[in-house]
Amino acid sequence: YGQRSVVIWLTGLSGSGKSTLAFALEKELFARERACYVLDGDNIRHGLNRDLGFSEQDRKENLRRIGEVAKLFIDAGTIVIAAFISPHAQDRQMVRDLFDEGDFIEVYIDCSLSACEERDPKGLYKKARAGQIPNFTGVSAPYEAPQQPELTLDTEHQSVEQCVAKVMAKLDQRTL
Ligand code: GGZ
Repeated sequence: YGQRSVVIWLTGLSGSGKSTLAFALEKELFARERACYVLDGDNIRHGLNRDLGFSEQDRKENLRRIGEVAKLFIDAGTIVIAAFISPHAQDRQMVRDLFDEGDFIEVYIDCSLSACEERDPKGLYKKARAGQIPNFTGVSAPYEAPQQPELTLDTEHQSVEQCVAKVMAKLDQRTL
């Protein structure tokens, strides 16, 4: 994938498969001997951004800081795979603007709300429906699907392997 680094930005609902895909991608990139790093809620929201919640303002600040961290990784030559709901188009644009054209690949993890809710791996949708989690994306807070993502992955109907292959094909298209 050349010497140039890249941000692979996964956006989608909770339970849509962002983390699963992020780690499958990491595995594939490691196999190809490319240094990469996954940024996700587990390593960001529990540390750097532990002071932030899920209001619109906090989500914006969450993503702004993540963008800056991603920039540092890119400077260091590491591919970044970022897996955040990032529900607002404007906030995603703000992050995109931090990078050179072509160095930011927005990937829409497309999975219907009903499928995410059926999976509900952490029982969060159930809690949100019961009113126990305010501002829950898809239930009581909006999700704005990307209008022109570089890539859309239908995780409801395609396997993880198929989705990984699509991202790798996209990276292969990049000029050095
Ligand atoms: C959405 C929430 C909320 C609310 C806690 N809304 O499926 P998860 O659990 O593991 O991933 C979700 C994660 C979302 O954090 P992000 O940093 O990706 O969000 S954003 O980009 O909008 O800033 C979910 C959990 O945190 N979670 N409360 N109210 N998701």
